[in-house]
Amino acid sequence: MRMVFRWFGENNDTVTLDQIRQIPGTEGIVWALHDVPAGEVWPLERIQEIRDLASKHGLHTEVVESVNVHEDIKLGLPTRDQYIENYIRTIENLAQIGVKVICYNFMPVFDWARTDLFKEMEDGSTALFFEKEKIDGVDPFELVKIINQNSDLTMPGWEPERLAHLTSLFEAYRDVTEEDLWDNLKYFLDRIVPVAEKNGILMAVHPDDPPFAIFGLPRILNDQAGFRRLLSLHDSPANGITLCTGSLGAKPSNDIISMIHEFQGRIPFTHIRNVRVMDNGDFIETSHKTSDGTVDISGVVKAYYDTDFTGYCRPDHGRHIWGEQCRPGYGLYDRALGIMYLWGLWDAYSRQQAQSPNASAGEGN
Ligand code: DNO
Ligand code: MN
Repeated sequence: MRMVFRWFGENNDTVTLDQIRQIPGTEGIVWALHDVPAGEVWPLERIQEIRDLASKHGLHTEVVESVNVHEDIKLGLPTRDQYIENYIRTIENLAQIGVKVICYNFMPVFDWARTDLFKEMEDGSTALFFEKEKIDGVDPFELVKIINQNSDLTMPGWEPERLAHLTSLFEAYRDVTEEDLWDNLKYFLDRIVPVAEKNGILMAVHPDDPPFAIFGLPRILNDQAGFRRLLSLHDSPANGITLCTGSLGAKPSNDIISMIHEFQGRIPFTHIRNVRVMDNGDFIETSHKTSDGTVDISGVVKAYYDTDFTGYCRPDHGRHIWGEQCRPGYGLYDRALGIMYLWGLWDAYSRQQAQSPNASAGEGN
């Protein structure tokens, strides 16, 4: 398991590279050019700048999250070919500086969605919260108004240029079914995967977050069957998964440990975080500790250990604790604590294995 940490850039993050460097066992940043609109080529010079900056701090830049997919690709419009061409050029540029994994997602219009970014918890910390009823009842066009009132928020997947076109995007998706989305994903992968293969890059799609349709928009990657189908679209390691335990964990029927076993070898990147799911479908993002949420984090780490996971791992969103003022979900403290919890579990499993050398992988499940 190779630990990395998401970093939004010098003028876009409260966490510094020096701080990241001091988190035990953390070897690289997970980064993106957040100001380049989806569909445009990432310029080589900008990419090299990040690589140079990170390496000055002893960190690598092998994992990118996300190269966003233009909506025209997801919609299957004729204009998609140009955007796919640009995506290919971005892959080639990233390969030049040694990028190994590109995380992306295939969610129409929205990346992750929450109803409260700073929900107060019993211990005084705050965390990202999703109140299902609030979203279920929302007319998408009402939502456009709400978002426009909060236009000072800049977050991944909620880029201003996307929000500006929300109304027309909702119109465009009106007749797009899940099967259409599968066709469009296949069309994209058919062109991207061979390029990734040639460039030594593994594509890793992130699950839908939350793991169900919202605002009437189709969503296809949120359970085991969906990911099985994704992998079968292209039977190549370059067509892989960013297995996010928090996103998948918000759907209680998902058996994440079984997914880790089934999809081993096709998970170049994992996000590990915990969520507590309520009976009514609401969920809140808790600390990584297994007993704090509904996701069996220690079982997850054991599954990775048992399947000899050598991919990249990052703690995903964290709570906001100790008064830290930071991007929602992306403070230093709770994510650093999460890393230490994950390493603690990992070391304990490896010690256990070392003490019983005859134990075969997977024993004791
Ligand atoms: C949620 C986060 C996501 C993720 C993107 C990847 O779990 O990890 O915001 O960064 O969906 O494209
Ligand atoms: Mn994630």
